Amino acid sequence: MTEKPHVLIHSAWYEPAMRRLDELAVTHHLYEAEDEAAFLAEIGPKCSVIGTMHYCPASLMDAVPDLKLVLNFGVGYDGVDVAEATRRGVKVVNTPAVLNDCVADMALSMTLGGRRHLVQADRYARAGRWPVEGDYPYTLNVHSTKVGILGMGRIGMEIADRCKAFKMDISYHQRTKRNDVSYRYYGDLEAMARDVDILIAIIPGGDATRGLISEAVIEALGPEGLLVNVARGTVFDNDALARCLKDGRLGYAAIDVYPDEPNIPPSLLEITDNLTLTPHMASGTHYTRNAMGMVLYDNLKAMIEGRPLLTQVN
Ligand code: NAP
Ligand code: 8YV
Repeated sequence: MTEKPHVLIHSAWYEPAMRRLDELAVTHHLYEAEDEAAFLAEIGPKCSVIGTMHYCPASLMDAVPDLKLVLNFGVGYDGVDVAEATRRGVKVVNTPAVLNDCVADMALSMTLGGRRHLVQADRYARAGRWPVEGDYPYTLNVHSTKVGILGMGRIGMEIADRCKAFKMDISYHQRTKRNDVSYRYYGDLEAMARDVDILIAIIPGGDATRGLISEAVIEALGPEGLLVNVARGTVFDNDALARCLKDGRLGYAAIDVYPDEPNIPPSLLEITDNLTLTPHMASGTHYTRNAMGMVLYDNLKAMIEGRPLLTQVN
């Protein structure tokens, strides 16, 4: 019987699925180590696989000289240095598709909650303001609005399906026009932002999309506009967003992702009237997190059995 591979787990993911890796491999949990450097020096050379959630720079690869495979818990892999992995002959796998529905559900929850002030109205009711100040101010409708989806990929398509069910008019922007959808395509993001009521971002992070939603794009969305970001915290400048929300150039924002997680920019934390913040949880249901973990399990099994990897990105 061949020896089980050793896996260095940098950061823990959905526990029941992560623990199933023990059927296939010897796992070593870096995040539990008291002295990370000592742990890496002792364990790194035994391992051929790294398991991680969005984090694998060259320095972590250096600690695992026989590295063959990086298991990334997430469809987005902007925190993994894929170019460096490729240069070293290391394969990277991610967890696409299985999270589409939950992320799209969350994007719509944020859209509905933002337009109808779900969080603010809850605060108003609990603070006893209704009997004193009267009815909550009127909010904005969801149906009959125009929505622009930034990134009509796997998740963007699911978001569009849900927007259709909510009777919204759908446009999208990305670098390539799709031939398989009839939604209105904009080659220019700012032009789309000017024409829509709601902008939902669901694109990858990294340098290619850094700051793509510029202050001009946010402004173009306008005083009644809603910006929903379930993509990555790097796709716009959070301080610019805070300025636009405060001075009324943007109506409302609902944000799930941040540039330096788990820290949320203080400029956003202080805004409560027209901003909803969630802690990067769009895929965070038991069902989906388990499915994501099982995609990594299946990839590791494929590697061990000498079969092609299932979700290789490089
Ligand atoms: P996907 O199927 O690869 O779709 C990504 C879309 O973004 C593509 O259609 C692509 O079209 C577009 N795009 C890429 N680069 C772009 C650019 N520079 N400018 C404009 N559009 C660009 O990916 P997915 O599975 O839908 O996931 C999308 C992203 O969502 C992930 O990478 C991750 O960052 C984020 N996400 C967040 C959560 C969360 O918990 N909040 C959960 C899952 C995923 P073109 O190539 O034609 O431009
Ligand atoms: C994360 C995500 O994986 O898939 C992605 O790209 O951003 C999420 O599903 C999840 O939040 C764990 O980090």
